Amino acid sequence: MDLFDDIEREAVLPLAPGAALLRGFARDDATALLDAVAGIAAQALFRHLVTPGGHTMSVATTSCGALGWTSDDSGYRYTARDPATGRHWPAMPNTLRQLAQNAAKLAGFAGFTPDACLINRYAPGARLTLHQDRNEHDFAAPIVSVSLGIPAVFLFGGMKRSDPTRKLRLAHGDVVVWGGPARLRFHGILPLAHATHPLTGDCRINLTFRKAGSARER
Ligand code: MD6
Ligand code: FE
Repeated sequence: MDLFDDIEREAVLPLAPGAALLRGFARDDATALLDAVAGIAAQALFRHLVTPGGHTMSVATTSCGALGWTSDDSGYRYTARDPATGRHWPAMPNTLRQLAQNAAKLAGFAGFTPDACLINRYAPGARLTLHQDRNEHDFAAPIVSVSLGIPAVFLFGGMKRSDPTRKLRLAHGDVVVWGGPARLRFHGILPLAHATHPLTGDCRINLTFRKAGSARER
C-alpha cells in the first residue's frame, strides 16, 4: 500500500459547512453492500411510489431498518411496516450500518445511529427533483448517502428552492454526508445518462441512511 492510496481513500472534500463528499469511501465494500441490497429487495420489492401530488416517481424505492420511507395521498412518511406486505421492513444489515457510521464519523458526526436506510434504484432517465429531506424527527443527525453503480449528477442547492445549485458528479463508491447547518439544503439528481457498470448493469443504487424516528418511537 502506498501513500497515495491512503490519501485517496481518506479524501474528504468539504462541500459546505456540515456537508462533505467522501470520494470512493464505499468502493471496497460495494460487492457486500450490493449483495445485502439484493437480499433486502427480495423481501421488500423495489416499487415506484406515487407522490402526494399524484405523480409516479421515476426512481424505484425500498427500505431497510426499523423504519422505511413511503408515500401515499396523505403524504410522505416513515412506517415500521412495508405497506405492500404488512410486514416489518427487513433489518438493516451490519455491513450497511457500519459503513454509514464510519462515513459519518469521518465527516465529523461521531455517534450516528441510523434507524432507516432508504434504497433508491435509478434506471437511465430516472431523476429526483429538487427537495429537502424533512420527514425525519431528528435534524441533529446527518444523512449519509452512498452511490453505487453508474454515475449521476447531484444537484446541491441552498436553503431555498430558488437558491443556485452546484452540480457534482457522484461515481461508484462515493459517499455524501450531510448534516448540521447543511441538513435542510435542497438537492436532487439530474436524469441519469445511459451507462453500464460491472456490478449493477445499467442502474444506479443509492442508499441514504437517516435517523428518522424520535426516541419515543424507537
Ligand atoms: C440520490 N439522494 O443521491 C438521492 N438526500 O440518489 C438524496 O436525496 C439525498 O444524496 C439527502 C442527503 C444526501 C442525498
Ligand atoms: Fe434527499
